[in-house]
Amino acid sequence: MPLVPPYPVFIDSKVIGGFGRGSAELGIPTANIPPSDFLASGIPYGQTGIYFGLSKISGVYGTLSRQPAADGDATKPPENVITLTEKPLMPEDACVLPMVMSVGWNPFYGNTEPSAEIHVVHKFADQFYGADIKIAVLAYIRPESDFVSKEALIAEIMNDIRIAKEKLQEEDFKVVAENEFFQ
Ligand code: RBF
Ligand code: MG
Repeated sequence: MPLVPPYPVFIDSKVIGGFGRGSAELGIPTANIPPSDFLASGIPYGQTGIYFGLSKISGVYGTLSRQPAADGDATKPPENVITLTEKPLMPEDACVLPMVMSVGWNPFYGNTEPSAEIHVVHKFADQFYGADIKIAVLAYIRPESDFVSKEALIAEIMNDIRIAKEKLQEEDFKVVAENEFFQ
């Protein structure tokens, strides 16, 4: 299967705080990015759903905390605040790696705000809030769906990962790792 325009779509972003469920609840950690960076990427109609591609996380990162709304309005929920430390990523974590990405409303959780999150297929030493993340989106896999159970959602994500790994064996997709975007 060749790369079909507009892919590869390159997104240069930063890791922000998510819903705190990925690692804790599903055992599938995701690096969240601002959904606006996805919308600005040129993917047609900002289509929600599941994609695969490549990503590289680099730079320095920090810790995430929940703090009262910056405008002092106590009726608003606490906000995610990232405090950057000077911790750089380990070289073995800061390379181009396979990824699956989920964009949309997480029907299984009924989110009221859209999210864009990337699961990098790699065992990382840490979580990387505030780090730089570069993404090459290579193809669409499927729309988001609702599931009867958490286990069914996890099984579907595992299948997405299997598809991504399989597709990334193909030369057309694999060579994108050499693109100057990742240098
Ligand atoms: N959430 C859904 O509600 N429906 C989905 O079909 C769905 N597919 C996903 C596929 C992948 C590859 C990933 C990484 C996440 C997916 N999620 C989906 C989002 C999942 O619910 C979310 O990552 C966690 O709730 C943490 O925010
Ligand atoms: Mg996340």
